[in-house]
Amino acid sequence: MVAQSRAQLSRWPLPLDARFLKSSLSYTEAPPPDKPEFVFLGRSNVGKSSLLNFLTGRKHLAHTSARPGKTRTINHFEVSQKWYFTDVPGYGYARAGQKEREAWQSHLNAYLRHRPNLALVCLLVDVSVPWQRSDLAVMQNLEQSGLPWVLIFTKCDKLPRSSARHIVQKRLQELGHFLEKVPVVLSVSILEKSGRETVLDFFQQTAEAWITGRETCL
Ligand SMILES: Nc1nc2c(ncn2[C@@H]2O[C@H](COP(=O)(O)OP(=O)(O)OP(=O)(O)O)[C@@H](O)[C@H]2O)c(=O)[nH]1
Ligand SMILES: [Mg+2]
Repeated sequence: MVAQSRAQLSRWPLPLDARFLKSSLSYTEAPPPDKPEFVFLGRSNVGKSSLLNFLTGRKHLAHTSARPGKTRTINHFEVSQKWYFTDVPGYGYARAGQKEREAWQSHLNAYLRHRPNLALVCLLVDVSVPWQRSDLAVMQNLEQSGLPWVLIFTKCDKLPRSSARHIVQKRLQELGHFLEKVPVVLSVSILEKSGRETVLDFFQQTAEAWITGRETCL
């Protein structure tokens, strides 16, 4: 029997058909809201652009950097001709001035409020960094907004294998003090190449629910 490679066995072939569409400064410039959209939100340097590349299997699709503050616009990518993946600037970028940070925050808030085709907001949090005030505030806002959202722990390779499960459980317990309902949680590591299929499966289910919901409303 011919041995099959991991990529051949995958439900999600590598790479996915994906292309950069455009950069925008505001929701008014975004592409038409005609497909379910997945937005990657999170603190600067948490790994948003890297996750987008990892999921699509295209290393250089979104620009990444070891230094925070790399992504400065709202960037739309079309994936498999059926989804939008949207990479946005991180919040909490310390080297940006207070005014710039506030301006970005209001652009992002407006984006989340006015974009009608958001199937899922993915809030990325570095699993090795304790809860930050900014993350908690964003999660509380998401909860109040009624938008569908999920928490994605990034950089899971940074945790010792023996205690990873315990650490994640403890962090979720802590979250219970701030949120009414603990969200769905997914975990990824780009270094260990883990979590890709689970995230894409979840996106697939979410997109199907989004399409069904939209058809029901028509
Ligand atoms: N160890 C580890 N490092 C990662 C992982 N994912 C991303 N990184 C690193 O984290 C750094 C930041 O990654 P980016 O994807 O540019 O982060 P970002 O959230 O897009 O950052 P901004 O655009 O500044 O908001 C890079 O050096 C990546 O190589 C991971 O799973 N494990
Ligand atoms: Mg980025």
